[in-house]
Amino acid sequence: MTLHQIPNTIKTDSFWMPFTANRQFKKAPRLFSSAEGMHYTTVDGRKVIDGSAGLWCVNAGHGRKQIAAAVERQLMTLDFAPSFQMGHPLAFDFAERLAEIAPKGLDRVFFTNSGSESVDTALKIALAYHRANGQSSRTRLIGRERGYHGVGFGGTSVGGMVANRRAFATLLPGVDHIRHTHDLTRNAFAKDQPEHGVELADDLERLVALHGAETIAAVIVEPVPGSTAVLPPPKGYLQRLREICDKHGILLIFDEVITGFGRLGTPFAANFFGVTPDLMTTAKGITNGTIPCGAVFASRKVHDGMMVGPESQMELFHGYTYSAHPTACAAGIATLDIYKDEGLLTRGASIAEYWRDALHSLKGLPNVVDIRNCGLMGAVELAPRDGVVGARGYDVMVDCFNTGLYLRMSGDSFAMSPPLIVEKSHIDQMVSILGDAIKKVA
Ligand code: PXG
Ligand code: PLP
Repeated sequence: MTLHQIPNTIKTDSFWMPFTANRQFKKAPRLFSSAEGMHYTTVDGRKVIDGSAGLWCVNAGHGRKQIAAAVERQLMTLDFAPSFQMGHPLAFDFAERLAEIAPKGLDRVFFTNSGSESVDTALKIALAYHRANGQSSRTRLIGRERGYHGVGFGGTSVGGMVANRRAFATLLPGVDHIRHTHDLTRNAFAKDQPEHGVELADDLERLVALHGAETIAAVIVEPVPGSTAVLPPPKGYLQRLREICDKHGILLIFDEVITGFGRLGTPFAANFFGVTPDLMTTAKGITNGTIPCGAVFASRKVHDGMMVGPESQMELFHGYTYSAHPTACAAGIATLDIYKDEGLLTRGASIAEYWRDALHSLKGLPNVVDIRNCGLMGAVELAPRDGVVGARGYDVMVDCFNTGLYLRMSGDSFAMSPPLIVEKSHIDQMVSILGDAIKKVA
């Protein structure tokens, strides 16, 4: 069914592709060769609108010359510098710039290279923090069903997408999960935050009763789960989770790898929901998807709680060769400049309503069982075909690609998160292509 021709000079055997049905893909590869603004161009020269900001990361749109120039300059000046017991000025500048836009109180920044690394870093900080504060019995980590926290062993363990865990045996011990909030019976086609489900936060009380608060280090949730196709939290849910964590001395970690950097029309989801976690993980949009980079934001309480013991001793035995890589810092600072100059961290707020109404106009098409939105995140969920999860979704995704729209699928749901430079005309085009594909493939 593909229209797509790839040059026969491209050999596809060696690249073992991540999160891809390799054998299926290689029979009919979908390849991008360039990108500019809101669009990709395929190897056969077709323009495809980017409905997912790459993988939720190209928030300022593609081909930003300012970032490329900053990276080139940096490579020619200081290509690499260690951040273990040494440093370079850009790392400190970048951290200060991030602290300026961080939710109030979350202004201590630990650099990583990806969301997965940010998650594992935050989990380790939570454990080390309690230990440094005389509470070394707090070793349990709590995630949530349907959560995605990357692919490290820590993130896989607290994650709750079943397929991502199944092949990997026992994972970390001492991990448990609260229930997810996806509720088609009560909340289908809810706009923005659903009305029902605040009580699901009380599931944390169940785990406290089961395990004892004194054994729990941290709870990690995505403020709006992205990979399971955009599940906005029920009204009041995150506030209640914060209260329960406070009551029991449990650290709250927001995984903002997707929701960070303007996705909801505020700099971070913590701003959007008015709930501040103790630790916040980020990546993706931090460099507009250009150079791998991530950052964990820590509260003063957590950070200062770790700055104990003799000054000659390392406070945290953790870090990556490429933590605060000079090119990542250069790309990140240039990205923050663009976000600031173009108002992109709040631009989503002015277009979210249009986005919401456009998506919800697909209600009533064949097999559409739910539509969800929050800020500039959105999802359309289809019923599975003949009980085979993902088959209908895959066909719709391929049809969209062939007719000019790139979007992410998760099972039979489509998640969309356009670059934050998106215009109304782009939204119209995305929704029209997706609607046609749903009708055609149904
Ligand atoms: N936490 C969250 C909340 C994420 O969404 C990660 C951690 C891991 O980040 P890295 O940089 O290690 O991939 C993510 C990543 C999709 C999709 O379309 C989502 C992600 C990555 C790729 C695809 O669902 N999220
Ligand atoms: N494996 C080996 C053998 C290493 O020497 C190192 C780092 O020095 C790593 C893994 C970790 O690599 P990174 O710091 O890039 O995460």
